[in-house]
Amino acid sequence: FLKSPKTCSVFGVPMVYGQPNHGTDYGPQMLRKFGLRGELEELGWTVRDNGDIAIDPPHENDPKPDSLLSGKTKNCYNVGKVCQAVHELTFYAASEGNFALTLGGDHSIGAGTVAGILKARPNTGVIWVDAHADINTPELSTSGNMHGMPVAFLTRLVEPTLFPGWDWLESTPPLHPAQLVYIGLRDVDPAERKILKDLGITCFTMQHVDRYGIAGVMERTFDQLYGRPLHCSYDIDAVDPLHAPSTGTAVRGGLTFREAHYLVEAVSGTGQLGSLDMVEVNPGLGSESENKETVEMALALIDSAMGSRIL
Ligand code: EXY
Ligand code: MN
Ligand code: MN
Ligand code: MN
Repeated sequence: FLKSPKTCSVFGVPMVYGQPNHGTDYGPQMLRKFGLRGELEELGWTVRDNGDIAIDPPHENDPKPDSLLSGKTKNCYNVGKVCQAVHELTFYAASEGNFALTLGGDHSIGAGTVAGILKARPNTGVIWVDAHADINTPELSTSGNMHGMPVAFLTRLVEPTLFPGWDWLESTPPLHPAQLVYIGLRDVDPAERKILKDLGITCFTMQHVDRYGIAGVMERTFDQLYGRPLHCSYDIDAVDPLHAPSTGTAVRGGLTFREAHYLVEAVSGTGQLGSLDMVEVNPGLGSESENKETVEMALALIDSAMGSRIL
């Protein structure tokens, strides 16, 4: 499904409104500054960098969601509109036979990247790499932060038309639970735990990584998603904060440096990876050396996903 010569469309989405911290908007420019294009070209990709998309700040006149259902969804309209724009970009890139690489920004944009990919490649399997499940519904979320909700929108636990800014989502195929695998979970809200169980979604938590090893987890992941084009939505907070400290919702006990890399090496090794998100890198948090370590880690993971190998 990828055309030759292999071409990578890059989209920067400097999104901050899905969570409370400043700084995730610096993710895309830092990844570029540390050498993204050169590394992709070295790996044989033709790179089409589309720059950063424009993001309108939330406005007091934005339509507000129905207060009973969704009143606490922070920046609902703004996040919805950004995701709409993002879904158009990944849809277009995928329709052209390009690899779609999206640089966040916070993880709320995953609703847009995945929706666009599903529109172009409906049987895509999604590997959601994250310390968190990001499957809170607006009603059940205790924070109201939309970076904790994208999977609920994608799986239609949420009715798009009830949320201002989200009606476009109806024109995209829903993500079926069988198309989704989580890896790296270790901070799941009680309401999310029930949803994951009720929907029967495959979750490889950090406990499964301990039990099967990362290679065993990846084998099981590919057994389930066999034959599908793959999308990997990589939240940098899946990685242990020792190696990726500059992120807004760090949780200890995460993927080691090698586990984090092996995961994407294995995904890339299937030859089925067609799109990737790298999100939640926040150069506004932590010391300068922590920022550098986090950005370098994110960049190294992108490299591995795009074909870089030790030998
Ligand atoms: N489950 C919590 C919430 O909904 O607020 C924390 C979500 C953090 C989401 C980060 C990006 O992965
Ligand atoms: Mn996330
Ligand atoms: Mn996370
Ligand atoms: Mn380290």
